Amino acid sequence: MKLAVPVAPRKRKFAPIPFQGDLAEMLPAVRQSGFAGIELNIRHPNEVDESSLRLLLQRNTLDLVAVTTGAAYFEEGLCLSDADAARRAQAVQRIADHCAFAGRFEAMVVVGIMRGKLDDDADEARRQQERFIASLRQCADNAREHAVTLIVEPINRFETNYLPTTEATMALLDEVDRPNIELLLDTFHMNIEEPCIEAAFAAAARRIGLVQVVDSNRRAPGQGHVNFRSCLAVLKASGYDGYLSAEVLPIPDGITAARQTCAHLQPYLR
Ligand SMILES: [Mn+2]
Repeated sequence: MKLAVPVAPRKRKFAPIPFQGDLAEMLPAVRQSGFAGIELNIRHPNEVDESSLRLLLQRNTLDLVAVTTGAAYFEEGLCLSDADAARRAQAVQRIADHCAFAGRFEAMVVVGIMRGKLDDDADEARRQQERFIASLRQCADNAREHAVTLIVEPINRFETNYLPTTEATMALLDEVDRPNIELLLDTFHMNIEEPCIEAAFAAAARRIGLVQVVDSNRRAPGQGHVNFRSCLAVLKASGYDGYLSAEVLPIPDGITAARQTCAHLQPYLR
């Protein structure tokens, strides 16, 4: 397992991104803090210059691990369960654009909050779920053309009422039935929703594409009460060998939170 960290090429409304700003300035600091990869938080791939990104990654020996898509929801309202067919098609197209870009870096594409939130009306909620499943199948088929894996993240109940748990998300993936969709498991959400974080990791192990390591208060590992020693031991024992990404709040600031993450987790990775 190796450590990664979210990076955004500009300031974002979504806060738990330790590095936000100019990539040429950020990426050397990412490497020096002890990370081997980045998660890129972009609204659309046209926000970054692809060839300079490639050069910066090479120069700083960093992998592009995953491209996140939440900014398209927060900043443009693009939603994969939208009742409006044209808007929904735009959301599917946005994921396709992310996949074309991610494929050129052998990176994964995250499907998180773009699933939307379920309506209070049960019939409408059922239709939203049907629309999301249809959209996700389209997204997975597009992704496959670029050899990209999509990773779907369970998100806690205070942010969305749709797919809060690992169990619900695994059931959704069974129903969608596409080979190139895995799980993104985030210990911040798991601490709120799972009876036992370690048991959830063990149950989901063979389907995990990425893990986000975030403490119970969304701060860096070691600043809350999640037991990373036992979580990482379970992941290791179940054969997970992917990245651990620090989607943590920049408290007291991004670089300090990033360094706290590495300092706390590196002893468990040896
Ligand atoms: Mn997350």
